[in-house]
Amino acid sequence: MNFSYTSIASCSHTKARAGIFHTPHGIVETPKFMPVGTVGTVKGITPAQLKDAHAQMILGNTYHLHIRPGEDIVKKAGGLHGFMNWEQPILTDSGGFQVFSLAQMRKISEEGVKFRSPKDGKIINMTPEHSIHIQNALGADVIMAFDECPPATATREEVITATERTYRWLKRCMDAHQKPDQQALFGIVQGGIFQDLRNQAAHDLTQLDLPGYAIGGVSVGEKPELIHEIVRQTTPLLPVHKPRYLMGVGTYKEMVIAIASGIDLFDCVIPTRVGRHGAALVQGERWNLKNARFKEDFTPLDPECSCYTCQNFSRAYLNHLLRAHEMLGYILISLHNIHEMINFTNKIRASIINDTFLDEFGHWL
Ligand code: PRF
Ligand code: ZN
Repeated sequence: MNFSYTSIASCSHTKARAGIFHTPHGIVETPKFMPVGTVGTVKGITPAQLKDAHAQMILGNTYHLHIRPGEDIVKKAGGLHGFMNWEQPILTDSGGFQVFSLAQMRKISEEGVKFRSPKDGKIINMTPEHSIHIQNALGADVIMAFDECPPATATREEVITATERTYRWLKRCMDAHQKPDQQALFGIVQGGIFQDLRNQAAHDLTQLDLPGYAIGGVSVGEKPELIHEIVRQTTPLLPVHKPRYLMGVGTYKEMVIAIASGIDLFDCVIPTRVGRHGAALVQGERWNLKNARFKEDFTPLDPECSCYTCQNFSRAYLNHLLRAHEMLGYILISLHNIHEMINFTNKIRASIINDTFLDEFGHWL
């Protein structure tokens, strides 16, 4: 068995759990935040720095890597692990979500999604089979089912269509998957804001006995209270002995609520996206380091943080780098942000093990 999830502790007041997810490239100690490396790089951060920040599993994107440089080149380089020199676990998203949010002129049918490549204008026909074929070539430890993620504005009828199609696509993904012993295929629960549809999807997917499960289609523009409600109600429906991943969610409150409901894995572009625009995640807030108030502030970014940035540089220096448009500024801030998010989930993990989760993090709930 190359993949297994073992729970090592659980909170006595909530459904939070601490566990170990075993993959062919090592373990993931959960709950854990996973940095996003869309095109085969966590923007601005070297693999050595990621390791230093205690990253374990990182993400790559099928959509982007297919468009450039193409899976054949990645495969020749020894897969995504060899290509980007990351020896720990990798998860690739299937491309479904990215096609919907990024591609132009997309046309969805039962077969898959047709869209125009932003690189050369060529028509790309992304199907469940094609997505799995690409993900098999990229060689990540965890690969995601090709799904349809309806927008928050979708009607109930549209969500029913998307959720049922996602289920049929999942079966096609399972049939197309060539390396189930080396790559774990995770199913994705859709269903929008309609809890009965979520219940049905969770039930149907659980029957398929996949090595892991994700909740998709949340945080796509719906109200925060709705996100919380969906996560609270859907997570407990997923198998307890499998890892559970909440896709694209990575804000403090949402992560604490999700962890309290039994979620193990998160990813989010926020730390690197805001970092390369000069914003730092500090003490639960987002600070624009370019702000004049930091000009003569010679304290570390976060005095309590153990990251390289906070151990070595002042807010005034970061402020100066940003004002001078120096790339080191964006890099140092991204580095801190990644460290901050991972550290947040690591502290939660420790609190679950000590059974102090509710005392320490209950104020977020
Ligand atoms: N599906 C896939 N990737 C995703 C999502 C989804 O629904 C989301 C939604 N939050 C983020 N990333 N395949
Ligand atoms: Zn720091």
